[in-house]
Amino acid sequence: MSPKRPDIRGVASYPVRLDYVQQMPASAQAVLGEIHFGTSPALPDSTLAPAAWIGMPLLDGAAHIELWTSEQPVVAGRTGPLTFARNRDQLFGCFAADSPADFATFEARIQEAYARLLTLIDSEGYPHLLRMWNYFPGIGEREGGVDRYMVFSRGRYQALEAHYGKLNRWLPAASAVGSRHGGIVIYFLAGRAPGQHRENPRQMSAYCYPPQYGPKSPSFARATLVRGADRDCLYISGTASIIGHESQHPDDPAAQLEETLTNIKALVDSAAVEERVRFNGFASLTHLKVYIRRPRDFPLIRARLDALLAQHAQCLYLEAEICRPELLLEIEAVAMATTA
Ligand code: 3EB
Repeated sequence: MSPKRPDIRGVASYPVRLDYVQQMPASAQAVLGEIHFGTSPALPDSTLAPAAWIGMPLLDGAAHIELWTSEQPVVAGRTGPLTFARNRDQLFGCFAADSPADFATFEARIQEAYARLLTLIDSEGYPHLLRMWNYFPGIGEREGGVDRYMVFSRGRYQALEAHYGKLNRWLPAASAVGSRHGGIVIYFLAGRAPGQHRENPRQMSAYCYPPQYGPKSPSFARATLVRGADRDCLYISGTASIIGHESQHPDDPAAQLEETLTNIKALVDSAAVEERVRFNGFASLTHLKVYIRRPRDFPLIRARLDALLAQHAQCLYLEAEICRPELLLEIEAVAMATTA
C-alpha cells in the first residue's frame, strides 16, 4: 500500500472511491472496476466487475492498480465485449478487444466500442458520460498522411455524432494515451445525473482543433465536475504542454511540465471561481496519472511533483506514448473539495 493514502473513507455521499494500489485488498468494498498497469498481463481469473490490463511500463514500482470501489451495493453485468458494474448513482464500464493493425479495421473497432457503450449507458439508465479513458498500442504510427490517434479520433467522433448529433455539450473529460502491449481498452464512468463539462481558458476546446490534428477533431472536454452531497470531484482530462491548440517547448521536459501544471491549475481555479467549488489549487489534487514518453525524464518530473503536491496525493507514473510526437508528458488528475 502506498504510504500516502488520503483518508476519504466514510464519505458515502460521493458515489465512487478511487485508489491507486499495489495489490487488491483482501476484502475490498464492493469493486466497480480494476485496471492493472504494467508489462506483464496479470488479471484475476474471474471477477464480476470490469477488469483490464494496460500494457504500459511502470516508472515507479509502487502502485499499479487503479481501483474503483463503492460503498453502495454493486450490480455487475456483461454484454459482448463490454463489462460494467453499477451502484445507485454511477456506472463503471469497460470495453476490451484486440487492436487491429490495419487502420480501417482499427477505426471500425473504435466506432463499434463507442456505439456499444453509448447504447449500454442509455439502456442501463446512466446516460451521462462523466469520464473516459482510451488506451491502445501504436498511437503514433503513421500511414497515408494520418496517424493512429487521428484515426481513433475519427472513429470516436463518428459514434458520438451518430448518438448526440453535432452537439459538443455532452462530451466528458478524457485521456487517450498509447500503450506498448495489449489491445484496445476503453473504460468510463457514467452517471444517472449529468456532470458539468469544463473547458480551459488557456486552451482551444479540443473539439474545435483545426484539421492539422486530424480529419475529425478529438471529442472530449478539458474536465468534468461531478458534485456529491458533501464532496465535489473534478475529473481533469489528460493535460499537456499545449496553449491554444499548439504544443509548446519541444525537447524541454521541464518547461513542458511547468506549462502542463499551469494548464491544470487554470482548470482547477476556473472551476473554483465559476462553479463556486472550494478547490485550493494544487493542494486539491488527490490522484494523478503521469504519462512520460522517455524514462530519462522521470526523475526530474517526479522531483517537481513530490515538492508540489500534497502529502496525500496518489500518483501513478507510467511510460507511455503521447498522442503528438513532440509531447514528452501528459498528466491527468482528480481534484476534490468538501462542500460544507
Ligand atoms: C490534447 O490536449 C492532448 O483524445 O481523448 C488529451 C486528453 C489529449 C484526451 C483525447 C487527447 C485526449 O489535445 C491530447
